[in-house]
Amino acid sequence: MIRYTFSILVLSLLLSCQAEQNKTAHDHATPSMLQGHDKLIEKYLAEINAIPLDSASLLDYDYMTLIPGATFAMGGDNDQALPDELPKHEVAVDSFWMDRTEVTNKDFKEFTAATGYQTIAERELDPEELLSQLPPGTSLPSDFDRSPLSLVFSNVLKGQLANPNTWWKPVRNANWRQPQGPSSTIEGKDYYPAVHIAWYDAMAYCKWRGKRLPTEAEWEFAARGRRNKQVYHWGNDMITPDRGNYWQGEFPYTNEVKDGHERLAPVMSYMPNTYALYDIAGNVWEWCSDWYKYDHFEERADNTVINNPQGPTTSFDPLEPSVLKKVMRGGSFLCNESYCSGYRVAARMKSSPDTGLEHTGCRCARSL
Ligand SMILES: [Ca+2]
Ligand SMILES: [Ca+2]
Repeated sequence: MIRYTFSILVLSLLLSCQAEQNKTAHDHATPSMLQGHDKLIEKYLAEINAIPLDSASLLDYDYMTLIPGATFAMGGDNDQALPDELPKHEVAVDSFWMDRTEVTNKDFKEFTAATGYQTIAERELDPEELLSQLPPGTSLPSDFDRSPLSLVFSNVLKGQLANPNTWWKPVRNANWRQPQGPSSTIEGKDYYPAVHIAWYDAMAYCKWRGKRLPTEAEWEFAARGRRNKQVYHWGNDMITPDRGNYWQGEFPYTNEVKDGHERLAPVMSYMPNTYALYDIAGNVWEWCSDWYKYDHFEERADNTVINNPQGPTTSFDPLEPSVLKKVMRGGSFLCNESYCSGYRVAARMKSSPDTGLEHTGCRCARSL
């Protein structure tokens, strides 16, 4: 679960500013900040456009499932549904292919070895880029440390304040190659999901494979596995430790690890859904192509079936009005019933496209 994004986190760490929440967009998102976002988006998209296609991957359908298109009811199914999952509305998707697993370290190694691609979490911080997304007049200290960093989950001790500021720790040089920082490694973990993957990194990877990110509608349709109007991919029964990698116990204090994995699990460790898609509930959050807008489902709900929705053209999250965000789905090893239940097939999450964290990965789709 992320409610704190990279830019704002860096700002608060370096300048002791607190991220302000629950204000209106106009309080925070000034025109210059939006232009800063636009320039950044253009820069990263140009980089993705330049990624070559891997000709062998273009013909490779191993570990993909053909998802037959149909109409379904998109949106929340039970009283855990948050306002942004409602109302439920009719959506039609064309047939498409979906990866059966989250993108693994092995997959990502092949990509970076072939292209030299460096994930955003591996890159030095760019003060100019950072400031372009922050309120005008913000300055950085002269000794600003540019060395790369990413956010790693840290258990919170009982009695300590529990919020994203206390359970996410910025760790220098944490990235997909060393998910907990320089003391960690992915040696022997080829089949674990690649993490600290930002949306732009996911786009670049899928492009190289001749694939793309799924739309949010495709993701939810595939996740449901023909179980329309049910809460989880297995039905309506509560999650149990054999059904996915999630958090058992009191989050974020006590992880009872009844599912056998305290943090990441190798892909395909738990039962798949009826389309043979693994880890569609839990393990790592998975990026979708859509922008996130909290009231977008309300905008769609006019009783007509919407064909192949691509998401809104703009992003707005009232919790962080100045941050443009993309949608993520499926929950992670940090989700549990009391905190986020992100493994529900309709649960939505969002984060800025330049943010990758220890629980963030991806899975690709391909058009017919
Ligand atoms: Ca677990
Ligand atoms: Ca997942």
